[in-house]
Amino acid sequence: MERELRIDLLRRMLRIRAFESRLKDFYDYAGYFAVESAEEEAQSAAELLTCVSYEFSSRGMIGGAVHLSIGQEAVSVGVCANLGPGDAAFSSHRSHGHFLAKGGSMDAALAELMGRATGCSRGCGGSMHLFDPDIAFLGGNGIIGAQLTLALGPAFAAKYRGTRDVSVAFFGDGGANQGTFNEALNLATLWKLPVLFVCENNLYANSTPAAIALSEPDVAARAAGYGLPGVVADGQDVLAMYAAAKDAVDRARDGGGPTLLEAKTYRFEGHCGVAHGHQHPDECAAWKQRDPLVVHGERLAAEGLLSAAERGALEAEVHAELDAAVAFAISSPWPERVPGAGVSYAEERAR
Ligand SMILES: Cc1ncc(C[n+]2csc(CCOP(=O)(O)OP(=O)(O)O)c2C)c(N)n1
Ligand SMILES: [Mg+2]
Repeated sequence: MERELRIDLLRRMLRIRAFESRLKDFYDYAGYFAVESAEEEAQSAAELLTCVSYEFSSRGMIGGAVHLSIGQEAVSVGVCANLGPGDAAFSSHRSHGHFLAKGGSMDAALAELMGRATGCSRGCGGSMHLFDPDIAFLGGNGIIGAQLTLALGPAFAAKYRGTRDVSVAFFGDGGANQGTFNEALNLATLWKLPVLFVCENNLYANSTPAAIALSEPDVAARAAGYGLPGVVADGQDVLAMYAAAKDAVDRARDGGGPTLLEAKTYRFEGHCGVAHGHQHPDECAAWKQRDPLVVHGERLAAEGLLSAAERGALEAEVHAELDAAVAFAISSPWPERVPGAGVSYAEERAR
């Protein structure tokens, strides 16, 4: 693989990591986690039940739940580096990485998260509903598993029209246990549709360990029952992900039908702002040894492909893009109307 592509893979991962790391500054769950006693914890839990705690998010600059994919960047980047603008991608509730890796703009993503009119979904979608038809990013989705079946639409269109475009659905180990998994894999294989099903097996669905939810630890093994290739890849190594996705994408473009690609990966953060603490610290520490940015960054350095100065310049470039996105989002206007409510955002916020 050419040096430029290898460096570009690092750049893409740095973009996602920087973007999501910055989100933590804007997403205000601090009040929820600053509990110091059992009574306080119980009180926080009670508040959460009455939805009072959800106000924490609106006290910050980002409202609604935010699911970070820090630790999983090699999956979205390794896959999306094989895609062109005509190839469709569908994501889950954890969609920032997929959006950015598919070529989404930081400005549009951050403005969307901040509910601004300049957001990619005009400020009406938020974190789970990033959407940009110009780059064929056909949406994050809060319904677990929904994207598996949706991905068949553009795949069918590509086959019907005779283009070489493919369609990708990213989903989790939890999503693999939804009925849509069966429907989508069966039909895509039957009709030989150009789809790539990418299961990001990060070992948890919310706080439920995959060990007590998957009857067979390898989701990819299920492919045999449908008659499509099932491949396991190292989700912490962007080169491994790139190579596995390339095989699958090439096969799909050549009319060879779908592939189920399972990435073994791990998220370093909690499920979302309100659901920390289910991962054992030792387990988390062990996976952090295989941080995808470190794995790839150290390899580039060891092979003499990227000097420390070049790495610094790459990081500076990414942070400049991010700073500009923050300035853009913060200075962007609110959407004129609250959808369906008939009042302006200014009025709504003044209530
Ligand atoms: C149909 C449906 N059921 C339940 C939920 C609640 N829910 C939100 S995220 C989640 C866990 C998803 O786990 P996984 O698919 O492994 O993705 P990950 O969060 O690990 O990225 C659940 C059950 C939902 N959003 N939709
Ligand atoms: Mg999961």
